Amino acid sequence: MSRVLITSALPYINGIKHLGNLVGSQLPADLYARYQRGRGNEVMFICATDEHGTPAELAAAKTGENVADYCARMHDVQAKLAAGFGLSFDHFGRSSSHRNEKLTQHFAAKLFDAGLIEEVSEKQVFSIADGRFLPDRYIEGTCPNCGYDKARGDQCENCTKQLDPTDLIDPRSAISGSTDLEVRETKHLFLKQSAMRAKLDDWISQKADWPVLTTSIAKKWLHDGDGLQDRGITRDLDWGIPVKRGDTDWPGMEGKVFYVWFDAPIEYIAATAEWADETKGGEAAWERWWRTDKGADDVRYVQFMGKDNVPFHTLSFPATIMGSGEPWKLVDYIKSFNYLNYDGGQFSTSQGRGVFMDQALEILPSDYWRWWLLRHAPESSDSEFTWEAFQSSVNKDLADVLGNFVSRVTKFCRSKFGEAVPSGGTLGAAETALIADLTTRIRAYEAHMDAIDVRKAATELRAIWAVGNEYLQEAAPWTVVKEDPERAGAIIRLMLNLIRVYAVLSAPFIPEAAARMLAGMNTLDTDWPEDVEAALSGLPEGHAFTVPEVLFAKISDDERAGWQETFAGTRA
Ligand code: B3M
Ligand code: ZN
Repeated sequence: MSRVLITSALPYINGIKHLGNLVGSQLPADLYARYQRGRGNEVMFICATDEHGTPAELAAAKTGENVADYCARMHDVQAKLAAGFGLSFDHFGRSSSHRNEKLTQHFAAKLFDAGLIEEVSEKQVFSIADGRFLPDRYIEGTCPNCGYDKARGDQCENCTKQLDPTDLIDPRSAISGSTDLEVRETKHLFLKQSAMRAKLDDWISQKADWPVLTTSIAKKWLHDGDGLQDRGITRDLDWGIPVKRGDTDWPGMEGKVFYVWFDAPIEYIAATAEWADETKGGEAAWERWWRTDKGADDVRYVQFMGKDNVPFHTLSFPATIMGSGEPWKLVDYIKSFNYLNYDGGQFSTSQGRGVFMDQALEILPSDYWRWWLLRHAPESSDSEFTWEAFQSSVNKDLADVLGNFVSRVTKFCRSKFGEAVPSGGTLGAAETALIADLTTRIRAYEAHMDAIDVRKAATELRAIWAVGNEYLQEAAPWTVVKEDPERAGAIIRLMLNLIRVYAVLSAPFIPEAAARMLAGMNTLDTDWPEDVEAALSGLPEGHAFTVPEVLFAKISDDERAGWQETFAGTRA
């Protein structure tokens, strides 16, 4: 049994995620976690909400809530939606947890001791009325380029020009509207990533087996232009982790917090500690996943994320971990994804364009979405969600191929033999060939899942379903039963067993349907078909079962057209 640590990029707290976000990290991470558990490995699957930073403050300001209350509420919303999609996290934590605060301050102290943190003086806009320094996007004014009067200090939304706050004409605070602003000198901490460039370069160079998408982004940041830049890791915000060196105050850093991208990845570790707190496992329980001096040496650590998050995971977070000089577990494999587009454009959270997790679950059960999204995961390039493609995949793959197979086998058995596994009869050459074919395909499926080739795995799984259908069509037990009922019984016995095997193989993709198939087969046996022939005789003769309810309903043209219209615009 091996041990696999799996983390999904942490969804920002500021709103409900869309299907593009979902397929870019949490969903494929869940697929992999379920598969690894299915193979009998010990899995720790971690995710959390990413709660700090300006976006959280702005979102809370919009709803009029205090930011801590807003985050607590939105964490629950996201946790419920994750559960609705069957995301099987061992822990869904919060980056605002006490554990993360302590651990982030700990890392800062270690990096400081190692000489990897520099204090830099900067000039920044201070709002006298608000009594605080303003982050760039908290300053509004008139765009010098196009005259738009609500341009932000970092960018003009109207003409997209990148701006400096000092470029704005008539600048004012976005918090209070006050124009009583002045430029003041303030200190910030910088992580000296440049000092770790060679070490990081070396490390990345050893990752020949990583997806090109991952390594190409990392190498670009290491080698392009001036190479890896030092990174500001503090901000002038109220909401965040106070800047301290361990438990010690940091002179000059009063009232400042760590930059959200500094503390967010540390939450992977902290969330595992939160899990240990909750399950009362003590320090050793989480340290054996994260400390190479405490057993994490034999852990395989796999991260999942969208491509925009790759630089932080290939460079910044490893710099934090390596720079600490402590024996923390480094990632072994980074699976990254391109973008999923929506019907001729992009999914957009700010514009409310596309289908969001809550809306999806209101329309159809999670398995329908899981299957489509994973089968079309944007691996080698961006991919696109269209309602036509969705309808076709659901109707063909799920309803026609898998659903129909289960329904035909169980209903035929019920009508001819009753709701119990038929006895007697012998199998012949056709069945030997079927088992050989299934064995080859199941081994191929495992290879794709091991390599986290999501689309290839989905294609192979569908082929495995189709093989059963084809065999059934040829074996034609409905004809055989007239001449040789025992032989027809043997065929159906094999097929009922195949339903159980399908459930086990399909569970990572469609866990709900898989559970219903197993319940129908009246079995708790979820053993992986290492030996396909043996797995196909698991359900004994005479074993009672029930015909499951329709596994997947087809999507009608009217339904499809209706949703197409409902989701054509943007969400309020
Ligand atoms: N919250 C960015 C995002 O949602 C960020 C990921 C953090 S992973 C440590 O795309
Ligand atoms: Zn402009």
